[in-house]
Order: sequence, then structure tokens, then C-alpha cells
Amino acid sequence: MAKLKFYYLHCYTSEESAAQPFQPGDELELKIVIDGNAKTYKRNKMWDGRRWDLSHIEADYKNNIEVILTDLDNPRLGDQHDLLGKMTIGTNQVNGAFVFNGHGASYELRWGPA
Ligand SMILES: [Ca+2]
Ligand SMILES: [Ca+2]
Repeated sequence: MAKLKFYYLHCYTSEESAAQPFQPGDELELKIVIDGNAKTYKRNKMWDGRRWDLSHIEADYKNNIEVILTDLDNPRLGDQHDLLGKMTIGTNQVNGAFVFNGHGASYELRWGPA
């Protein structure tokens, strides 16, 4: 077993421009899959310089944690969600960071020992 806690997700560059009227920044879906069990967290209005505090999320895991970050859009209007990236944390990586940079975005996730 390994144990970690997430610290934050920091936005360096959002996928959608904060300057776009009616669409300020990203609508994020953060999916955390702990040994195959998925939990989903959402946060609207993330843009350059904003930080999402994740310090309430701890994980005990046996094999791995998969993290999938998506900017939600509007598929019903033909605007598909944008996958910003996915990554896997193994049991030997209880301290680390990862940058999601799909679709020109840049978000850094940090985590450490719980
Ligand atoms: Ca969006
Ligand atoms: Ca988008």
C-alpha cells in the first residue's frame, strides 16, 4: 500500500482564452481513479494564474492512481470536450508533479506523502 495527498492544480495557461466573452477560462473535470475506482471533481472558471486547492483529497492505493484532466465544452452543440491529458502515479511516486498540456493548455498537478 502507498498513501499520498494531492496539493493543488495550478493553471499556467487555460485551454480557453479568459478574454473570450461569455467563456472566461476552463470548466475542468478532474477524474482520479484509485485502483480502478473513479471519483470526479469539477471546477469552473480556471484561468491563467488560478490555483485549485486539492489538499482535501487523500488516496490509499495498492497499485496505481490514474488522473485524467478534461476541459468540459458542449458536445450537444458539436463542441467536444477537450482532453488536457492523463497520467498514472505508481506506488513509488508518492511525491511528484505532472504538467497536463493537451490542446495548448498548461496545468501543473502536485502531490506528496500524506
Ligand atoms: Ca470549456
Ligand atoms: Ca475547450
